[in-house]
Amino acid sequence: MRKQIVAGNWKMHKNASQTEELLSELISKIPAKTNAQVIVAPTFINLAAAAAKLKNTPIGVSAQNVHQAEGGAFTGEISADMLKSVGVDTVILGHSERRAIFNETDALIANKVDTALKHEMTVIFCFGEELKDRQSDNHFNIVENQLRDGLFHISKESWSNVVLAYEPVWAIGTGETASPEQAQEMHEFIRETIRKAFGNDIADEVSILYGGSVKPENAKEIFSKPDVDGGLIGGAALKADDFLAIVTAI
Ligand code: G2H
Repeated sequence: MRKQIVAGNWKMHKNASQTEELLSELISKIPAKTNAQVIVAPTFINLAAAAAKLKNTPIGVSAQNVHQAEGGAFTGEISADMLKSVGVDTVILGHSERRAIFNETDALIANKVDTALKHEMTVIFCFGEELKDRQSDNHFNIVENQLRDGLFHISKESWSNVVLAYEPVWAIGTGETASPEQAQEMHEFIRETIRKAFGNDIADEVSILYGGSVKPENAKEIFSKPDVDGGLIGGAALKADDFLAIVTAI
């Protein structure tokens, strides 16, 4: 049985007191038993406090990024060792906002993947096509290339520390969601691509999350698809009730 995961990507939202407030509400309202593993990814500056607060709760914590180097003269950056030292052992990499706004290439993302895996972190690897790719019927190629160039160099053993998050760029923060059928079609393609490259065990075990305007109203139908193993949630992760409604939709 594959791991089901719902992760909240808080992006650049919530200051220190708002982070504290949202975490308190999540901790007090989360059901004692959930089918999904629950993770939240606050901003860097609130991560240490979040990790401390979430210790001994069912909610895990993730960073939204990491630098590829071990350390050094990289003004403004955060290393994997720094994250681990405050109890953060998961990181979101390759998010489309990092790719588009911060010019992160597949090659750079591949470096970051290596650094995170070297530090035994779990990587939530994001990828997905833009609207123009889908309109020109090139979406399967784009997704396959992103997987190959950013991730397929890793060893078979490393796959137990990888979670995939398919996020069609045209559905991110736009209110536009891929239909459950579109999500399933792509998730199945992703799993088959992994099967060809790494074999049945890895393909059947890797969790593939869907991301892009998931909300309480559409979560259940998307999560009901056989190759969708949960979600990476942006806007709807910023309100405890909405996020937990999505968590319990699995
Ligand atoms: C996609 C998603 C979270 P949203 O970026 O990664 O955001 O749910 O707001 O579309």
